[in-house]
Amino acid sequence: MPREKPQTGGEVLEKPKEKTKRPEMFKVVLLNDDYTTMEFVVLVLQQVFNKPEPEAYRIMMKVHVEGRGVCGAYTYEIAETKVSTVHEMAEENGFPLRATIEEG
Ligand code: TYC
Repeated sequence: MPREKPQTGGEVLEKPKEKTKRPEMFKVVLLNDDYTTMEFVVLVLQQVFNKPEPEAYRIMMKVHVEGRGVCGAYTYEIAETKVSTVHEMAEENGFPLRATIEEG
């Protein structure tokens, strides 16, 4: 049996594909309106987005002044649940507060 030629130049130059993908994140964005009270928005940010009171107040004021503000970034399913919870709480309390999901 002839000996096999030494294998040269066969280095794998491509980086192997990562097996575990990082989950895509989605931002939950809160929208301003003229009727929801500031106090209620702060409460929502504390209860739904687990923000400490000073940060909840800061985010609420940002939304009030700029029209929108990011509450956090989550996997799609969690972001969807947070948006639903915001809308349910708002409806129960007679406020038109809205939140949306944004990719990235
Ligand atoms: N603009 C509202 C007001 O003046 C307060 C407010 C803030 C409402 C943030 C919604 O997402 C909101 N009462």
